[in-house]
Formats: sequence, structure tokens, C-alpha cells
Amino acid sequence: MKSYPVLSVQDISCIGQCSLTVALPVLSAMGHECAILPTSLLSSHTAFAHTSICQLEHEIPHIFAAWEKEDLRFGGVYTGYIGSVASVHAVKTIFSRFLIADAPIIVDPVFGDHGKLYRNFDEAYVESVRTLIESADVILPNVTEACFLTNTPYTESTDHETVRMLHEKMRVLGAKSSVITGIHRTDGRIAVSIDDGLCEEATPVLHETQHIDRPSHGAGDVFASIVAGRIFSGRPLVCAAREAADFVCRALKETPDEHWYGLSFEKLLSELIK
Ligand code: PXL
Repeated sequence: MKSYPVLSVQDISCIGQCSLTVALPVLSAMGHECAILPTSLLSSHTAFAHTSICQLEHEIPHIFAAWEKEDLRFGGVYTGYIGSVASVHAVKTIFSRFLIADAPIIVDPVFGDHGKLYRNFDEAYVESVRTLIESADVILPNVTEACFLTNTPYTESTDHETVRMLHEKMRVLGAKSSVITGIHRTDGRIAVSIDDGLCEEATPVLHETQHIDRPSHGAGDVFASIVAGRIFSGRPLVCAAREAADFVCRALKETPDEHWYGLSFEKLLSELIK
């Protein structure tokens, strides 16, 4: 049977262990041929004090035109930090023109954390990402992103009822399945909550891990890449999200204290090869 590459659509941050520099090694380790569509080029991710940004949105129509002529198709797509409203709209063209039937669509909204939007983003950007939800098979917001997407006030600790309500509101927005990450539990642990639309009776499922108290830039990208990789291999969402959360916890433990800007996931990649 012909196999198709999967496509990851995100920025390239030259340094920062995020976006495509995470998705490529992780998806490759998981056995996928990973094609990329870089939506912007940054000197580093935006948690660095000084960051240059070049939006690549003007190049995307040329890439699409060439792909069209080559009659290219992808077996799945995973989107992360996209960077501009125009590029988010271009992503919809991928969904409609460049995927084989039943190709999984995984959307990680990536626009904020700790109750705030990342630098350079505003409500118009959030609104554009909101329009991707109904096409997605799985969306992977952190608590902040889930709150922005659903117009829910953000609170630092999120109780069970609030999490259930966030999943519910995302279903109203068209989400088939959602995983909410970075849920701080009252006992100090951290959790992800999984609402699997293909498995109605058991959801949402909460999966807790030890909270490693250190900067966790890029943790969401490692998490989302692993979930996407397992979904592309046909694994159930709950298993994929549990494995991804456990991996992130181990990678956080591996990361030296002075390494503030990303996760040292590289030495653990061999665990994903199975
Ligand atoms: O890890 C998420 C991410 C990805 N890409 C860029 C970012 C961030 C988070 O700050 O700035 C450019």
C-alpha cells in the first residue's frame, strides 16, 4: 500500500527546542516521514528577550502551487505555532486540498500560556485559530488556550468541573476530541485531561504526572508531537496522551537546571522507537 508523508505546519525557531525542531526528530523517531511547512522563521522562540521574526506567509501560495502541480498529498497533518492570521487561513487550504481521505488533523493552538497570549498575538489571531477547530480531529490546548478559545476567564488552578466545561465548550465549537494540558492539581501534581470523541463513555479521562518545578518552554510541543505521531499510527487518543505526558515528565527531569529555554528530550528519543 502507498504510504504518504505526514506534514507538520509550524514556525522554525533557529534555537529554542520548539516547533519544527521538536516535531521533526520526534515524528521521525516514531517512524513517520515528516514533511514540513515552515510558516515563519525566528531567531529563537519568543521567550528569549531578543527575537527576529520573518513571516513566510507570502511564500506559502507558491509552495501550494508547486505541490498542486506535483499532485502531492499527506497522510496526516499536525499544526502548532503558526504566527500570522494569513498563515492560519492557508492551513485551511491544506485541510481541503492536500490530505488523503481520513488523514488525521491534529491542531495544537499554541498562542499563550499562564493566562496570557504570547508576544505578537491578539484576539484576531485567537479568532483565526478558533476557525480551525471544527476541521480538527484532535485539538491540544493548554488551559490558557482552552480559556481563550472558549471565552472563559482564566484561573491558575483548574478544578474538575471547569475542565469538563472547557471540553464541553470546545465540543460546541466543533471539536471532535480535545486534550487540555497543564492542569495544576491542588495536591501539587500536574495533569492532562482527555476528551476522546471516539470513546464517549469514558471521557474526560484525567492523567496525572509529577509536577517538575522548572521552566517548561517547549513541553507542549514535545507533548503534541508525540500525540500526533501515535494518532498517525492509529493509536487511541487516551494511550497517546498518557504516553506523551509521561515522556514530557521524564524529559523535564533530564533537563539540567541551567537549561531554561527547552526540554532535553534528545537522549530519550530512543524510547519512542517501537
Ligand atoms: O513552544 C511554543 C512556541 C513555538 N514557537 C514559538 C514560540 C513558542 C512559545 O513561546 O515563541 C516561536
